[in-house]
Amino acid sequence: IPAEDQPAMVLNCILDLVQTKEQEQYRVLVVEDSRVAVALIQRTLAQHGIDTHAINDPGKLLDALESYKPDLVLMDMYMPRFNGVEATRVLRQMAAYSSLPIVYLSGESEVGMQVEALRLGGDQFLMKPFNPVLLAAVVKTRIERFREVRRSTRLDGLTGLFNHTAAKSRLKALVNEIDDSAATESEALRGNELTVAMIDIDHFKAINDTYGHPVGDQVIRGLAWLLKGRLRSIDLIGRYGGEEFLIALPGVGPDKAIAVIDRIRRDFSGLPHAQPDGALYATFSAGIASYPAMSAAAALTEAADGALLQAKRLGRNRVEY
Ligand code: GH3
Ligand code: MG
Ligand code: MG
Ligand code: MG
Ligand code: MG
Repeated sequence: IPAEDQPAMVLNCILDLVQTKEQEQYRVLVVEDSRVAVALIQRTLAQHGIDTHAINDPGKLLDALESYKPDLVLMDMYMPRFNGVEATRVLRQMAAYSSLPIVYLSGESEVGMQVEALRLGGDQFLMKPFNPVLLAAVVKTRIERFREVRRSTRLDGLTGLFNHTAAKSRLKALVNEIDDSAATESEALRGNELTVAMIDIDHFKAINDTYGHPVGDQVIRGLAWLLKGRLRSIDLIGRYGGEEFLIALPGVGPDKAIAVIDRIRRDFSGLPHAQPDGALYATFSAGIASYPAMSAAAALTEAADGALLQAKRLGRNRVEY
């Protein structure tokens, strides 16, 4: 990355941080049968800027998890029609909730029972009556820790982009979003476009062989940096494989997408990458596919892959649709 571009890169990183910080609130689902306890918990957490939603009925648990999407569950142990420990045990068997932070808040004072509750899936045990400052601190630190772990499992270490698994699931989510909106709105299309690009650096093996692996890594990071700078925050950018990137542009049709990716292609080919004796230049090829022509995530990536192969066949450093 050229020295003069480094301040821009630092600025981008700062903007990323600011953006994610703004979006991050804390959402806690309170499962509790006592109205008095609910009021006390909600007031305490609200004072610490934590959003809450409370339920007292076991039948509402899964619905509440799905619609409210909490970052943590604060679970009472004993409720008239509801055993918090049993509910926790069930949640732990569901893939979607196997690692969701669950903290018990209960009057149960017998250590044997507390241990059993933890063994069946809770992360921590807090006693009633609770200390408000401790409760808020436990909630926030548990959520922060969980987010940190989730971030690191979704992101690629070299580039900070989504990794293969995360990129694929994000693409699926984008396609589902269009399907949902198309189902409710009658005048579909235009706003519901989605274009996918598969990008692969040309002759990358030769770069590695000539300049060494660390220089190859820098070329990958350089492309990641260019993509981050050029695409919008709503666009999906993933490191799909070693020197292969998956891009998804919501609301963008094929013509516009081809122009955008081709512009990045041209600029990448002019981007100098440092190597011990000076600079080296690299190129990439790209394949494009669009929704609704391809209406499933797998079909989109497959079609983009096919177009990428065509771009390679036709001589590389080009974009094919
Ligand atoms: P083509 O133009 O057809 O894409 O040729 P290519 O040489 O780019 O493609 P090929 O798939 O043969 O080589 C990709 C190479 O990328 C092989 C692999 O060793 C290397 N690679 C994969 N991941 C990394 C990485 O994280 N860092 C570096 N430096 N190299 C990597
Ligand atoms: Mg109770
Ligand atoms: Mg290859
Ligand atoms: Mg390649
Ligand atoms: Mg490749």
